[in-house]
Amino acid sequence: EEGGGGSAGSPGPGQGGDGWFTETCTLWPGQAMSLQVEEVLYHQKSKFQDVMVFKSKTYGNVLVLDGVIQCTERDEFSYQEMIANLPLCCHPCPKKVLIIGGGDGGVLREVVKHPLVESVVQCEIDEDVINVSKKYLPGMANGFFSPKLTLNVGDGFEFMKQNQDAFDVIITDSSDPVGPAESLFKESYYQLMKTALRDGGILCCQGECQWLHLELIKEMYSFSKTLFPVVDYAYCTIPTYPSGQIGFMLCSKNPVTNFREPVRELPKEEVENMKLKYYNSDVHRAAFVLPEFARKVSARPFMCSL
Ligand code: SPD
Repeated sequence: EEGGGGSAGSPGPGQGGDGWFTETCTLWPGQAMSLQVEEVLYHQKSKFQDVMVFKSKTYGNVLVLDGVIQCTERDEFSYQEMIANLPLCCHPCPKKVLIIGGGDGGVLREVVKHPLVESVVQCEIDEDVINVSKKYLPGMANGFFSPKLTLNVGDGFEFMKQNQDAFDVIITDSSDPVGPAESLFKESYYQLMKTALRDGGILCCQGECQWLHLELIKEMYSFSKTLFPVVDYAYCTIPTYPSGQIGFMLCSKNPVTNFREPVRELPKEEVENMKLKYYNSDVHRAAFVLPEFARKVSARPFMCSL
């Protein structure tokens, strides 16, 4: 079996028809996350993937793609706020932003809140994910109604090939590197993002989990260092992602970027105005402090800025 094998509502791999969704995947062998299902709200195959939304007993509505949990209404804010604000608060003037993926709209919701962001292009290949999110995850999808947005339903690779030297910040909100999203974890993709960024541009990509994917993180870190003068890695906690956390790979074309110190410190009032529930400037700094097993994975200090 390739990739995710979770299911709900009918018997399937890891699911015995007992009213629980169980997320199994080749990327986290021997472990699984389960959520109790109240009702399957949507389950169809799109042109690209299996798309399901179910109402859970304790985590609100849950979006599942190819058997893997993408977001739940209860805890989505930690990932979406961090993948958006880590890069935005490290760029002195993030006027033009590109989001690749992110069809549920949660990252977009966070990006358009930033006062210096003037325009956002989002490339999501699967229109069904956008439509299903508008219907069942309205708290995330409200970013799709922002006047700052130009939505491009299509392939991010193709878009970036045609839009070089165009963006201050690029955020890749992808699913896991198995199946359609695998190419988004490769050097050629990072090279393409580099050319789509303006001088001084910053990127932030979904960077998987220290507990499960150290080898992949190490590989991404190594090739990123051949492309960018500054590379770093941060993470957040989130109960419904495998092993309870997920990371972010950050790269900057500006050699003086220090990802660990936000250039834009958010006062308490602004955190409240932006309705942030996870991100603040102290959490930003703390997110780069890695446990010893991850920090020492490479011979040199694992994740350091030059
Ligand atoms: N293991 C699941 C990782 C999913 C990351 N992307 C989630 C999309 C939320 N906007």
